[in-house]
Amino acid sequence: MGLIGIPYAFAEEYVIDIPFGAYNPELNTPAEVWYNPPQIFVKVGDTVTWYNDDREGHTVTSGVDSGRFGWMRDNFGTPDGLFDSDRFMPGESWSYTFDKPGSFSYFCTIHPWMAGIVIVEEQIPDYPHDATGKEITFPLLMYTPDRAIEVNLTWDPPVIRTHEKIQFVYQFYDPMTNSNLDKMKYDIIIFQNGKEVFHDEGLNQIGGDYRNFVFSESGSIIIRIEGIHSPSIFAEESVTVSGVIENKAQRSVDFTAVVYDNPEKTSHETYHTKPAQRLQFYYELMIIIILVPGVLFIGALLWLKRKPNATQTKPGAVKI
Ligand SMILES: [Cu+2]
Repeated sequence: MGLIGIPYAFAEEYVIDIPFGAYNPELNTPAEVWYNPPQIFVKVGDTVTWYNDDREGHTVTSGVDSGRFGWMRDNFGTPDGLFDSDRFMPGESWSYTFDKPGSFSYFCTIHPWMAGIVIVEEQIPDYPHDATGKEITFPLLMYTPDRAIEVNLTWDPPVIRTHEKIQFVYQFYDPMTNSNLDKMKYDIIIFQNGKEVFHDEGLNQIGGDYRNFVFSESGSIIIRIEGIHSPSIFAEESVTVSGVIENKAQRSVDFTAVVYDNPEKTSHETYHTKPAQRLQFYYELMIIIILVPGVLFIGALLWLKRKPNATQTKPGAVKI
């Protein structure tokens, strides 16, 4: 299975709202948003549905909008012919499935200041694979060049994405006896796009060890475990044969993988916010802002008013 041509088994549906007021470039409440959200990240094969919650008909037409005041200068936007909903009325919706990656700007031909953009990204495979795209099964198995040590590697989650903690778990084995090699010293290095992004030394206990890492960039990576040796045996070896030391110190295995961009972290939240609900929320907020201090103020006034009376009735109070 390659990276391209993955069936749309994980296709999702996204909703974009055309809020009330979109028809009016001046009203345009509550924020300057004609399509909500105005920018959306989807994957190849995903479907986007636009709902018209406004009181006029609108279109979703691929191309470049006029800008907010462009229509005053007879600019009504420039369709590029990729997709066009034609006019759909309040309460109606229109859907489009994006089947290739890219950035697709769109606008409304009736109200050409209304602009939005859909960013379509490659579908991320749901299975672990190496840097060439070849599917892999965990644990990955590698021998050091001298075949003295077998290294097993697993990472979790299996598909590596940016801004998400990845745990690399590895174990050392003696391939002759198939037994765990404990207390092995090693270096673990991660290279990404030709740069070293992580470097640590380790001494494994009970056969295995792990490291956590969060990638900030996408791209292919090499996980290298090098200089694998047992500190105790190492001393003996250095006495027996010269040259062996260097050999052992250079015991190294390389694993490869790919890190994917993680747009979910910022964009795949909740999308469909009905303007009515949003307005209602503002009213509730206003009630809290106005009503609560108002009640407190009236309360304070009443308290101040009855305070002189209270002093009057106080026994032994001296009236000046
Ligand atoms: Cu419109």
